[in-house]
Amino acid sequence: MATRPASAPKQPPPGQPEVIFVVGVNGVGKTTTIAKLSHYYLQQNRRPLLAAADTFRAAANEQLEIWADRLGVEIVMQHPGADPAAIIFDALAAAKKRHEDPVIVDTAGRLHTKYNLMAELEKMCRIAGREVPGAPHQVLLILDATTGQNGLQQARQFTEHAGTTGIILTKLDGTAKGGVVVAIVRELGLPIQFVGIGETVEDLLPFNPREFVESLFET
Ligand SMILES: Nc1nc2c(ncn2[C@@H]2O[C@H](COP(=O)(O)OP(=O)(O)OP(=O)(O)O)[C@@H](O)[C@H]2O)c(=O)[nH]1
Ligand SMILES: [Mg+2]
Repeated sequence: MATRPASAPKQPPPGQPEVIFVVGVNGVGKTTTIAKLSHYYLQQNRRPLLAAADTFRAAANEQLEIWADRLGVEIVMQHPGADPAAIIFDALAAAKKRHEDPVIVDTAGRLHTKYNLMAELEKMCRIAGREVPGAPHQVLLILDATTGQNGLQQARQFTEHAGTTGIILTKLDGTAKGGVVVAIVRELGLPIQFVGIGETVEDLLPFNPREFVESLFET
């Protein structure tokens, strides 16, 4: 199987929103990480808009809406079961009109082995690219630090179908060390952008390679 090499992040054209997709398997921390990223961008005086494109899991809209209210950011959603590509279309139209940037897209958890779900993700990428040139400009793969070698398969498949540009490693506050990212960086050249160390919006840290490697050898 040929694996597409990791894509580099792209820049939106001047005046257009940066579009960031957040992807990964079920329960890894995508939605929580979106809240953390929103907080991070707000601190940089940017105005994130959240696209609730997880229309699959019950209560996914409500979960993202609670974060959006708490953070005071806009959210675009539709009814459960709606086509996620339609939400992306709406969210990008709203962001362009209101000059919100970046647009952060919450996607449903999906197993990297389910062909139809990965095809759906490809369609979402295509629609985004039709609305804003170069979109999605970043595709962040969320990986749970407790994941073992399967994380490498996840990274390969999400890169193949959605052009992953970076990784956020979550749940590093637990006992797991996330050593699988070493193999991912080696094979796919994907940068690790942040690590998640808890459940609040402040629990997102820039990745520090030295500290990470040292922690791998701690007993
Ligand atoms: N301890 C800890 N818990 C986390 C971290 N990130 C997320 N969580 C928790 O992990 C659980 C799942 O988080 P979600 O953000 O709902 O995960 P998701 O990937 O959006 O899940 P689905 O949408 O169902 O696929 C929640 O209880 C979060 O609070 C982290 O860095 N550390
Ligand atoms: Mg979620």
